[in-house]
Amino acid sequence: MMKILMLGFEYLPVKVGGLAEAITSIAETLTKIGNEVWVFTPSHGHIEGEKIFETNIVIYGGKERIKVYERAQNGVRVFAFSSNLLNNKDVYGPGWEGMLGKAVQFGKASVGLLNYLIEKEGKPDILHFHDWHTVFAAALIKKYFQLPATFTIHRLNKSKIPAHYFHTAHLGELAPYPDIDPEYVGAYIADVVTTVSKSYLWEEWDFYRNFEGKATYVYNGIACDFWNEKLLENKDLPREERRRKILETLGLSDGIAFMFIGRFDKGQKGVDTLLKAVEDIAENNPTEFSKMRFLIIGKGDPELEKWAHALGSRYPENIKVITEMLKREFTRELYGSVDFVIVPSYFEPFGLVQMEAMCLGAIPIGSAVGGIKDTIISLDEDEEKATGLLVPPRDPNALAGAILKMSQLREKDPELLSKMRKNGKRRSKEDFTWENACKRYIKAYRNDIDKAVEFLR
Ligand code: NHF
Repeated sequence: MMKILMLGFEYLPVKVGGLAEAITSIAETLTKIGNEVWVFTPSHGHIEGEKIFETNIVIYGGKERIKVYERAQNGVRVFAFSSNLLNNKDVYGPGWEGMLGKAVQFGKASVGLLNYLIEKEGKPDILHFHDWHTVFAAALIKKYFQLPATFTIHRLNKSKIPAHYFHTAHLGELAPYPDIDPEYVGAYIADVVTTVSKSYLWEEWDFYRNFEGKATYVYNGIACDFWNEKLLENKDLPREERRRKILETLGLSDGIAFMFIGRFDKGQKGVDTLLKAVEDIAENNPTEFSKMRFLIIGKGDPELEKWAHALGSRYPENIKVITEMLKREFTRELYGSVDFVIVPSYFEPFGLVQMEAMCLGAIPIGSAVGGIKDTIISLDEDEEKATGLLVPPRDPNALAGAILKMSQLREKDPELLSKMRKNGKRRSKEDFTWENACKRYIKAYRNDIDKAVEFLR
């Protein structure tokens, strides 16, 4: 049994992206397998539970009052920090300075709360902090309490912070230059540094090489209890029938269904690669295209939204674009009905979409990067165990080729596809569980874990 102190800027129900899901699952699973977990997180306006602690922190020569509310959430003790700024609902704001102010306040107040908890209940065995926004808190906890620390990077941000924030945070010793990269600081003060897939670790070796000897990976898991076929509304209907029905609800006739779901951005998710690939198929393979249905779901960059909508209006019988947030339950119905899910990311530390797809029997076609590459077993590598198809990133031609290939297989070899669906379900349920992840985190906490070694590659 270990007593683990976890720091995260997001914790469910406060959620911006996959980070909240990951931290919450890690904390809850660690609890389930017999550990005690305390989570420190800014309230971001979500105040729940009992006020257990109050302190002033000195900041910019003035004083700021911080209150801490404790709640029990699925066995985890969650401590939410509140002040005028920490209560702001914009998780990564308000603005760049507001966000940094939150990070500094959260850091200083963490020391106060830990002083209080240590006095009452003793010291945690381990500090586990996630992503760079918790670096002030982690560095201060390391400075005052010397806990062994694991730093998990869910996605490198590569930003720089003016040194004065570190001085304000009482961490001047970590800021010898005018601009400081907080991810370096986190990795420097930690004993073990992890990221969420092996491929992502090596793709970002330029960063991790600076911490060789500490750096390793711990794969995420996937919550198959939610992403589960048994919970589908039409679970008793054959998959084909579910597909026909859901396409109809969306105003499309039946066809071979491909889905993209994700943020429309220009830097990561690759929706532009997909739109180009679809244009290419529509122009050059009209007969094949007429059998295909594309559901393109997500929002973000206005230019990309406009492009997707324009394509949708050009081919209204084949393409449905939805630029709004869908309920998780409806997304589950979609995964459980479509034939293929396309994940064209430029990079992906782990990636949830291909996992959710595999849980629900949709076959992923994904970029051969990061966690996508590590979780999908590609048809062209191992036909027996295949769970999907990998394609090079940023390559619309290759993606168009993969879409055509899969749609032809759908007609010619439906048995192979059913085997792939089965393989995918097994892979997501057995190989990527949160329990596996947490067993490996425990090893990281004890520094009893294999490391990435450049000269052994
Ligand atoms: O799944 C949770 C998530 C990852 O690939 C994802 C990402 C951010 O970019 O670990 O963190």
